[in-house]
Amino acid sequence: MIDIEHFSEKGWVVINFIDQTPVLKAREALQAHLNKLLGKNIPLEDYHTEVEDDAQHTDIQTKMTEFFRNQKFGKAIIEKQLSLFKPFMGLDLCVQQNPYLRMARPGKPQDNIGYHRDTFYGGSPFELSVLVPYVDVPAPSALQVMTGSHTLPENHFPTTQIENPDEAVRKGSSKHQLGFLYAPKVMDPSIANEMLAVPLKLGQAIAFSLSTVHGCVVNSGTTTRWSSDIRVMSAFAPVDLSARPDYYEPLSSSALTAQAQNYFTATANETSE
Ligand SMILES: O=C(O)CCC(=O)C(=O)O
Ligand SMILES: [Fe+2]
Repeated sequence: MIDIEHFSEKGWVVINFIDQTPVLKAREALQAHLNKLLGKNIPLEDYHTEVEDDAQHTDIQTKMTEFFRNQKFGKAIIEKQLSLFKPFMGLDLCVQQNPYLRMARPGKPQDNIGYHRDTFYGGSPFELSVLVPYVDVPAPSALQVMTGSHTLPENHFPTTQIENPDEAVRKGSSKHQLGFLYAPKVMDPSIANEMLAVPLKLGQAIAFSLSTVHGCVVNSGTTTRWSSDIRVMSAFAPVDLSARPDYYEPLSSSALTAQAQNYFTATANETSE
């Protein structure tokens, strides 16, 4: 079960997946694909020992992301945990079509997007980020969250919007397409004191509201962090998706919704005959 009380109070919660099979399968497939790209067997955890160069790293991350998306691993993982998500957020759910695959090497701040709230960038607190790691992630390498930040108003966290100092992140660049922001809204660095690292094991995930302050400035551990953050939302959440019509795909329906859809499909076919 998802600890609803924990989530309500803190804005984030660790989930133990009921079916770890799709995570293990994704991990295996990512490992095999990485080996193919590198031409040798390098464990995901040790990726940073092989790829130091940033341009090569971005190229590999681009190819790994394309592979991850084509294989539809994100939806497969969430689909197997539906009995956890339904009591938490409803029977009618949709899931992100093309999640980001993050690869953060130790000691490389340029592999991270820093502390933020996704509401800074048009995300809604009706959306849930489910961050799934493909390696064990000890605290020094982990994503950090600010407990209780999910219900604080936007003006509680003043930001300064800057041009990303990383010249590889520009509008439309490869890194931009990997989820890096070309004009990030930077939070006051003093919030670092309030950030809590949440270690995760393979088969777990951390779920948080898009209004929860989260992020990572640098992986200060010794292993590369591999993860994807997969958005899940109620299909009936009051969220305007007109600027991102292909962002979500259907995941589950209640009994009544499914039959309503059958009715509307039949009616649409009738009028076009
Ligand atoms: O994995 C990360 O470093 C960032 C994830 C994130 O920002 C998100 O899930 O919204
Ligand atoms: Fe985020």
